[in-house]
Amino acid sequence: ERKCDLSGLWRNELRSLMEIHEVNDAGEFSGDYLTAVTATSNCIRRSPLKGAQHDAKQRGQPTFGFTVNWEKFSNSTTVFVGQCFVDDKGKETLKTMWLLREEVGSPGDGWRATRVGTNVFTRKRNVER
Ligand code: B9F
Repeated sequence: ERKCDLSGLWRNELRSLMEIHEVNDAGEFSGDYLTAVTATSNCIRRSPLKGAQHDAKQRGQPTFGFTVNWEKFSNSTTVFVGQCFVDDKGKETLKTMWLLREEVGSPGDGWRATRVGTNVFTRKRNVER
């Protein structure tokens, strides 16, 4: 069975794009996130991401997590956690959940600072590996 590797270009059901560079031996990776949706009228910009994947050498369907810093929009941050699944045809799917923390002015505004959701990513095109 083929093992799942996070590096490459992925697209989710919102049509957001994510490019993950090479995953190193420690499972760490970086990349860029291009969201197709934003709650403000800011134009869509690339945002950097950094994450860690569980040892893909041993596990065929590894768990992972990453953080996206929306520095071009605001001081908000999204974290994703998920697992990469490979079906019997070799098709990879990333099943994720995310939390988006918006910067608020004071602790009393914390009640409205967090959004939650799910995203499913599929590989947009294969890359050399
Ligand atoms: O809309 C977000 C934002 C941050 C500060 C002003 C606008 C940035 C984009 C978030 C994209 C989310 C979705 N895209 C995707 O692919 S991350 C999880 C979803 N998956 C207003 C204030 C805080 C949030 C909105 Fe804002």
